[in-house]
Amino acid sequence: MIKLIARRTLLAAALSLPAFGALAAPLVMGFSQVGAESEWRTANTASIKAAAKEAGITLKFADAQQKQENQVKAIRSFIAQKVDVIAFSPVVESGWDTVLKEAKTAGIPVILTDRAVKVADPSLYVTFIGSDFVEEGRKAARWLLERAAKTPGAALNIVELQGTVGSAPAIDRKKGFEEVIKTNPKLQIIRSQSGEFTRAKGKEVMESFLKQRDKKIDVLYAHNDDMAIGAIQAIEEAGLKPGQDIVIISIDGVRGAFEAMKAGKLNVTVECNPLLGPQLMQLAKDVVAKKPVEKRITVNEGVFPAEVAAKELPNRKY
Ligand code: GYE
Repeated sequence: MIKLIARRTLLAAALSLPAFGALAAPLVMGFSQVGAESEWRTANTASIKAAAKEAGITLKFADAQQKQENQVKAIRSFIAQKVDVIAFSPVVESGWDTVLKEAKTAGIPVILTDRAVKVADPSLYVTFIGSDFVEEGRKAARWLLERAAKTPGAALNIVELQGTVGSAPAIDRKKGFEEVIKTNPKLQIIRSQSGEFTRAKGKEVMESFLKQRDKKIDVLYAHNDDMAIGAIQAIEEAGLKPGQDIVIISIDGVRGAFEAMKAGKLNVTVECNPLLGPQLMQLAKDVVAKKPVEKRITVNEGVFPAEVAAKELPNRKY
């Protein structure tokens, strides 16, 4: 009798777990990454791969080498493979409507990671996890405003190295920065060009800025640390002192930036956290389980001036 009851209880327990089979099969995520253009990106990829492993999620990872067409191809292949969830960091903001509609029709939820998209129908993605790039631009400008206030006098000529043309961080970091510097007419952007978020291009564009000798350059605002690091090299090769002759502000807060600050060659970096992996995996599980999630999830970040670089460097995780 007791045995029978025990057996029935077990059976009932097993039956009351309808999702048992589904839970046992590992969740499959297709992830389309922008590329490997910066230290930030490398840290982001490592975080996603490690977190997927940790969460028991099977990750199909595709590197788009900074090309939207490669991302569209990858997303289509994830749809064909019937993955459980698609996540991607869109290289540019626009041009996603068609492929995202295809994912929606196939019933596969999409999570935007790191960068946003501009689509007519926001239901084409479930949620977006990433930094507030406009705010990062404002933070960079606020630091400069404070510095300018301490050194009254002549105008400050700024050159700007923009990120990838059409990408959310390039558009937003420009917007936030301009919004704040407008409040002080002394601060003027005299040249602005894309350095594609890479060291090599950052160096090349800075060289061309330096060659145009019509106006003195006082400040460099780079949309990421890698371009600033490339530009530092160009500035040194031109016989100038980066961090002194030209004040340098950048964004990301990668290890290379802290090292440059320690060496006195970079003045400040605004943090942008690439370690999104663990939050993304949790989000993927919730989305697949149809739990309600926020449409916009932001990340908390700080500002690190050169004065704190030596103390902070050992604490940096990317
Ligand atoms: O700042 C830059 C990278 O989208 C936030 O992309 C990211 C940006 C990051 O290449 O270094």
